[in-house]
Amino acid sequence: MKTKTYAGIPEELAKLEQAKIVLIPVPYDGTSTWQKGADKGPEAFLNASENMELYDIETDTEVYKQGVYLAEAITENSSPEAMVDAVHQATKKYIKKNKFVTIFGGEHSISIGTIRAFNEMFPDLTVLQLDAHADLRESYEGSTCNHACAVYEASQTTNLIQVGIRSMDIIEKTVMDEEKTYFAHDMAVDDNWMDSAIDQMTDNVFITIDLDAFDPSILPSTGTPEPGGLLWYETLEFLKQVFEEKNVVGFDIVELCPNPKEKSSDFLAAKLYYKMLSYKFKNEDTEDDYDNSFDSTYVNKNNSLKFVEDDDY
Ligand SMILES: [Mn+2]
Repeated sequence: MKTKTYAGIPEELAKLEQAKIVLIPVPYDGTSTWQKGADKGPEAFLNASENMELYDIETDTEVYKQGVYLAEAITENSSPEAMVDAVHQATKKYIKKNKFVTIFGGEHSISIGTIRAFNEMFPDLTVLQLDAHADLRESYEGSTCNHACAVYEASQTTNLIQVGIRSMDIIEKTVMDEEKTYFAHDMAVDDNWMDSAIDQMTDNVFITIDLDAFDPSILPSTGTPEPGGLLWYETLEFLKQVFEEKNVVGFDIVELCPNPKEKSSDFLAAKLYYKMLSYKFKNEDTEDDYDNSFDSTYVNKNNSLKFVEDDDY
């Protein structure tokens, strides 16, 4: 990857020790079924980020001054399971270093690893998923680590809230909690969906954004575009409210499938990432230490038996 620091920020703001924010790129595209190319997502996102202005008008902040450490990209791709495990371990490692951890994919299966890490480190976790697809299959094409299964585990082990859904298989209805699902066709005619979704969240929230949640008119460069998606300002309004009212513990953004002839999707992803950081840190002084409030004594008992523990870090 060509980029040395995130968004070309000065090196003293990009050192792990000082940085409050960690960004882990995961250029993985092992199981996608239709258009390939999500493995190129992190590089396109980083290139667009370098060409973005770093003052955020809305919050009147320059969040990059909190420090952003660009971690080594996770390139494990010997199997979907090995990739998920590598993502899980790296995410956990940086949470334990008391950082605000963010991950850029790659296809959505990487989130199995990110969610597993956050769920182990933070009690009563809500997973807020913005996505066109339900991604609730228990396994797909012989693997439980397929992108079609991205939030199956989350549906069993966390408080999962799904927003923007407009495509699914009928079998996923057996897993889906429709009370906590915000279908795009309902959102289009319901002014209350944001408040209702936020009311269902616990305090600790991890956000996973599949970029196909957005309408293809503003984000065409994704593996499986679906009409009828979220628009820019409504999404920001919702996210801003979540950041204000909840303790957002981290987030990932996935499924950018860049097209060299269409750069606006890359820029949307870059700007979305930066907006989310701006909302998270808008009241934090750059001099203050960050406390991601993970509880080192906390062991998620629901998960501890199911997943392989690795506390080498
Ligand atoms: Mn998805």
